[in-house]
Amino acid sequence: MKQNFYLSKVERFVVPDELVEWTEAYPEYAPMKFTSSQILARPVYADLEIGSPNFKPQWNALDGNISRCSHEGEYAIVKGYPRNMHGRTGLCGRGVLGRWGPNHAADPIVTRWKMASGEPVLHETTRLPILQFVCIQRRDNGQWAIPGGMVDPGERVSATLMREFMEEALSSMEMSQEQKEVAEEQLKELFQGGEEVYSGYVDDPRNTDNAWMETVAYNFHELNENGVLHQLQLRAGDDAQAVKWQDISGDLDLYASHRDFIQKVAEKRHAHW
Ligand code: RP5
Ligand code: MG
Ligand code: MG
Repeated sequence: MKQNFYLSKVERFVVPDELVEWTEAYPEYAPMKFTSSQILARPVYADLEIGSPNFKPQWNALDGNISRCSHEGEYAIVKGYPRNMHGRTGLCGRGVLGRWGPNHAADPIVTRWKMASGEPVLHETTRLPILQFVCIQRRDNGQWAIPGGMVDPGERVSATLMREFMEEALSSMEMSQEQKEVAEEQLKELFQGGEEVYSGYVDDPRNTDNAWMETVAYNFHELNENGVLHQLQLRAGDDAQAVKWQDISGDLDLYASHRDFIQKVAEKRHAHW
């Protein structure tokens, strides 16, 4: 599998499953410290190094317009560094993530029923209706995923959900301002009726002991067979290299924890899994 270019150069300290928790003593644990040169060059979304005179982060708080709060409660600060609540990852520093501590994302799960001749298609063995979701292929590692992305400083999660869907699944970055407004107007109703399916930690390959991904996943379900989703042309854009309607089933192999989020949606909607 293609890996994130910067992370592929790094070797993680191998942590046996029973020693992942910080409460387990592991005196030999000596992970490499790594923050990619891309992050150290300070793109707008990246923090400064800990200890820099101009960096005074407010941990576990809203720090200006950057949320340093975890969805999962308070995280510890050990020797000045935020500590991953889900345990040892085999790597210190930020890796390829911009923020120390939680890096907040949002995941829009856009679904519809699979139809044939005006009727929902039932799965041949479970006899349950089949859901489909808008699935993208990530450019960084080639894995199929939900078209999610990072919450910008001060951005409302509801705005991130729609923006990322438009960027990755409709290629809005290649649209004119006018085309973008038309698409936004078309999607507005669907995106107002979202239901939260998950909020918390993501088991993302970029996570380190000091920086990790968290997300809020929402399901936007199109009931109308002739609704907006049937009018919009899917087109991969930004960090997506392909996009498709994917039938939902337990056979799916998706990026990070995305399979778990999709399973929640299938169960909630009594669909085939
Ligand atoms: C995952 O990374 C989240 O669930 C979200 O889908 C994604 C956000 O990162 P980018 O797509 O911006 O790389 O952990
Ligand atoms: Mg994106
Ligand atoms: Mg993305």
